[in-house]
Amino acid sequence: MKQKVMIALLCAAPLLAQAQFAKPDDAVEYRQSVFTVMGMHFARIGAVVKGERPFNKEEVAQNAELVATLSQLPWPAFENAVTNAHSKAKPAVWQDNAKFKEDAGKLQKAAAQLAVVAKGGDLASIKKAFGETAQSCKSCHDSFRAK
Ligand code: ASC
Repeated sequence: MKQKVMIALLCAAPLLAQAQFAKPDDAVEYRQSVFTVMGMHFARIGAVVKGERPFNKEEVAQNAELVATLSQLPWPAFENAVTNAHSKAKPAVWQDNAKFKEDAGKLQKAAAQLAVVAKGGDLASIKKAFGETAQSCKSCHDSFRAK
């Protein structure tokens, strides 16, 4: 019995992800909002990395933790080829969906690593992990985001 419930829940999980958005505009607004907030917290770390802002370990660690959490959120909002006139998503997001998902995974991995390193508080390691995360942003944008 327990096992049957588990299987039912596992089968329902992708449906739940789809059912989160009542209409395409909601999905696009959700994913764009997440990217905006993620970009802002990432940029605060970037300012430290570039020496434009003093290095405060707790602040960088908190921003990195937020980036890592936010990096997990946008992807269900791309399901079912949902888009609208405001979206910058290229058709490649759905035409080359395996690569898109791979790139999304790379960001999440890089951001998780940045969060771990930021907790450690070593600026040189933070700079390296920040650069790797930024590279994952850029390569996905090059393939999947319209200018
Ligand atoms: C940022 C930001 C991005 C990435 C990218 C890295 O701060 O908003 O999209 O870094 O520019 O190359």
